[in-house]
Amino acid sequence: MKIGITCYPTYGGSGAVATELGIALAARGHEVHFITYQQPFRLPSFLPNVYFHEVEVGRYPLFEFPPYDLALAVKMHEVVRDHGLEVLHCHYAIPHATSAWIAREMLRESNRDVKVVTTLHGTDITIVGQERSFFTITKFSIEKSDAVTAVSEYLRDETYRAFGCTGCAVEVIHNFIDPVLFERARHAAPFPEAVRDGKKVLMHISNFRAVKRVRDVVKVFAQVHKALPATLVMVGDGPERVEAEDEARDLGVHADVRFLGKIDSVAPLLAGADLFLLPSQTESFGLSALEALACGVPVIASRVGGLPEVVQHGVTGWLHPLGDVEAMARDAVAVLSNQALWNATSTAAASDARARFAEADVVGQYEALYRRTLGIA
Ligand code: GMT
Repeated sequence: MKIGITCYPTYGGSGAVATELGIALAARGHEVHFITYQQPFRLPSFLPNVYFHEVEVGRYPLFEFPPYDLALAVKMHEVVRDHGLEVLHCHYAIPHATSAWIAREMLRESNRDVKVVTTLHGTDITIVGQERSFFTITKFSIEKSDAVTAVSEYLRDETYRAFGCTGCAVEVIHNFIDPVLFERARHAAPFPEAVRDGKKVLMHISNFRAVKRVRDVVKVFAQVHKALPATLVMVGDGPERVEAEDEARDLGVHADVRFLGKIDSVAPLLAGADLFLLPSQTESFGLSALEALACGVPVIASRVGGLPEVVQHGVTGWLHPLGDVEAMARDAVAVLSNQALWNATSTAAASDARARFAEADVVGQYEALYRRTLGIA
């Protein structure tokens, strides 16, 4: 098949999933065209069957807000027409699904068609899409898509609840991991013992937006730090990074908190972690938690959104009510100070991630969806 993929190319779970999906589809012999404003961050510069089309937004003094969604629609229309794409797969509803709808309408003027598949990832439904200024266009774009998927059961149900969405069957296709890439033993320890200095490594990876509650990450760590030698590795960057730095200083643990900034390849880092913290306010899935589990890293997270579909409480990690840093710290100390418990949880995490979220299975589900949407067996 010839498939166009549009996503946010910068750091974030939806862009990571879209890019890994495109790479896996290309490896299965499909022709994949990424259409976005920048080369997606997880996309290597050259791969067979993979093409990148940059969306350029014309500037004009009158435009206080340059219309990216229109430039994207024009590029989608051009790429479908010139390369014979059959499917446009949009990751994150706004504005991608809307632009795809415009492109499809423009194609119909010349008796051509393309199927629009939209994958809902999270705040496109739970926050942004429900804002007054975006609600009706989000609902419209979902209903006009030829197929719609959500990355968790929670997100599917939230889509029905918030938008009603008459006539749109939202199919759940979970996010996935490459079992080979996230094999713990495959990576040399990124924190040699000289650097670790006998300390347990706690890790958090995100884009440091308010929903990630990075202050809670530091609060949990500070309690663990009182109980045992530990260091916190913060990977990523975003608006709340300064808050996290302030919290670490206020709690007197800043000397043991390392901010690494944005890093493209997280598997080698995760392979050196002892515990992953994700105390988010909302999380439709929690791809970073899944990647940690796949690397055999137990996860402590808040019991919100789709996280209970990813982390099995008491088996692969622990889930606690939003903001309950005491309970999170208690379980963190318990697992980090009990090697047998850590070993059992780590083994269960790595095997559950592979059993339920293996790339080959999930990519097969997307292929089957494209075929059904195109009406081919
Ligand atoms: O919806 C967002 O906040 C953006 C998006 C992203 O690009 O990071 O994150 C969402 O999609 C990820 C991939 O499907 C999920 O793993 C994240 O849980 C989800 N984020 C939220 O729901 C806050």
